[in-house]
Amino acid sequence: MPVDMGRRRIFVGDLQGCREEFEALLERVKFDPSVDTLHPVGDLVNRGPDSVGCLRLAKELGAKPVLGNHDVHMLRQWKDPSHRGKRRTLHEVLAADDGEELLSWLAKQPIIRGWDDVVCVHAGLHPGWKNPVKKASNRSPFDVDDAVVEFAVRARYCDPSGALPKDGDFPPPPAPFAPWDAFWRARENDSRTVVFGHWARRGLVELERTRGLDTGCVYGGYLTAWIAETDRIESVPAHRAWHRTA
Ligand SMILES: [Mn+2]
Repeated sequence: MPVDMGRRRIFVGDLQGCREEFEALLERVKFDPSVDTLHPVGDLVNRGPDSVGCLRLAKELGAKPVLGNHDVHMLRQWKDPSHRGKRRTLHEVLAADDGEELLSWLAKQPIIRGWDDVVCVHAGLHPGWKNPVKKASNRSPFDVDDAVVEFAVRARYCDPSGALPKDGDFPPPPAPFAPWDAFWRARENDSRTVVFGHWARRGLVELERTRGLDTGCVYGGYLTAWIAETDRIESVPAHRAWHRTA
C-alpha cells in the first residue's frame, strides 16, 4: 500500500492521565487534526494526574481510541453503581462539567479496531480468534461477550489455545505460555501489523508485524507514538514519575 503522508494514523501508547506528555507528543509528531487521525491504544485514564484532560483532549481532537482495562473498569462503574473497586477516577471525571459527555464518548469506543494493514487492541488478541476485527470492532464493550473483552484488555501471556496463566504474568510463566503476540506472528497468510499497549514492564516492542507502545509514561518512562504510514516510532519523556511501579 502506498505511503500517504497526507493522512497518517498515529497510534499513542497508554496515556493514564498524562495530559502534559500527551500534548508534548502531539507537538513531536506535528499532529494535524485536519488530516491525521489519532488512535490511543487504551488506558486513557487512571493512575496519572489528569484523566479528565486526556479524555477531553482526545475527544476534541476526534481521536478514535480502543478501550483498555482501566477505561472499561471506569465505564462499568459508571453504568453499575454496585461495581467493585475504587471509584476515584470516575469521581474525578464526573466532577467535571463535561464529565457525562466524556464518559458517553468513551463508552462508544470499541476494544478492537482494524484496517487492511493494521489491527489495534489494548492488550492482546486470542490465538483462536479467526477474525479478531469482526469480533469486536465498531461495537461498545457492553455489546461484546465479557470473555472477549477480558482477553482483549488484559492478556499478556497465553498458551497456544489462548488460556491465560493461572499464576499471572510475573514471574513469566513457563512454556507453552508465551507473549500472546508470538501466536499472532505465527499466523499464516496474515500480513497485518498488530499495535497494542498494556505492557509497561516489557516496554517498546518492535517485532515483525508487532508494535507494543506502552513505555510506562505514568511510571516516569516515555509516552510513545507509532505512525503507521511511515512505520516510525516517536516518543517524549515523562515529566516525572506520576505513579509507583506496581
Ligand atoms: Mn492496561
